Amino acid sequence: MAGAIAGGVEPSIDDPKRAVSTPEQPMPAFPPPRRTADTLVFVPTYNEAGTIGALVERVLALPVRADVLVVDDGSTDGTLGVLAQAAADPRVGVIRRPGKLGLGSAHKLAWLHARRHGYARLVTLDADLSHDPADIPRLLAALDDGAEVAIGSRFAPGGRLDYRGWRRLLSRTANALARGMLRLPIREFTTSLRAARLDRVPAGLVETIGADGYAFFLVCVVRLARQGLAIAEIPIHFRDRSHGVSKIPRLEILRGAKNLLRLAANRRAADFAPLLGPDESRCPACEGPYRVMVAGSRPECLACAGHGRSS
Ligand SMILES: Nc1nc2c(ncn2[C@@H]2O[C@H](COP(=O)(O)OP(=O)(O)O)[C@@H](O)[C@H]2O)c(=O)[nH]1
Ligand SMILES: [Mg+2]
Repeated sequence: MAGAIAGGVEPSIDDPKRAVSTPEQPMPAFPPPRRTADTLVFVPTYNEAGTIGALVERVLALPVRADVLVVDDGSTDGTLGVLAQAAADPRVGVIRRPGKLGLGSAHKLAWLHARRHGYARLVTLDADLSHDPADIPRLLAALDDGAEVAIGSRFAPGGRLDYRGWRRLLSRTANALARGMLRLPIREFTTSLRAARLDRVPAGLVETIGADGYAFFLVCVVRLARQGLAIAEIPIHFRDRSHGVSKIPRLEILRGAKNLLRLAANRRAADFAPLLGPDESRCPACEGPYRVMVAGSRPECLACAGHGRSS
């Protein structure tokens, strides 16, 4: 629905929260996503027209019965047109949010959506083909073998990272620092390629995380580990994106560092609010069932952040 799109300002990449954009193209309306399988594969998009079509095709061609959920945050590069075609397949659902509400926020919405629809397993990955959909069966096999969470890891033995220069240094340093400072036996804290058994992760643990940007991945994996869940790291080959540009705002690096210090200073398991009941979770602005108590105290709609209708 285009009703929530107001103003004419391209959202600042350094201030993704609450920004509302005006896409340049007519907006397709997407029907509410429906469940046709027990596994949900989630992909967030912000201007990924060059890769999202191929990515969805590759996921659907895997020897795994899965639905695909895409949460798009106001792409203006033709991503929505590609998604409209992909969504002709009943296994593909799209939730279009009214602006760039953040990558972590999109992941929280996917977790909540997966729970609300009764999925058994959730897989998450990026849209830019840095993560290879062909790795998904290996992550799911780790869950079948007893892991409660599986992480596609660039830093586990056998893993590979194609970044060069400062991004390579940043990734390696951030993950080594996290491992040392948090004293957790994990090598990969910052990537989104993950799979989880939803019945083993307490409802609300992930959905109420206070970080809406890239720091979400660090906080999420630390919460999962401190909950005592069995985490398997599966080595993967991470490729640099071949289309489009990175959306990581520089500010996010500072946010990540702040969260790392906070998590290192307090090693207790996360204190989190349970999910809201059906009435309270309904958003007065967009009417979707996606309101949660973020960070224990703030009711927030993960679908519209109070801006109104998403589709
Ligand atoms: N829905 C949504 N997706 C986002 C947002 N920011 C980034 N993404 C998506 O998140 C994934 C990772 O972003 P990317 O720019 O590749 O980050 P990088 O790999 O760390 O450089 C891609 O699929 C992006 O399209 C956002 O604010 N909202
Ligand atoms: Mg990327």
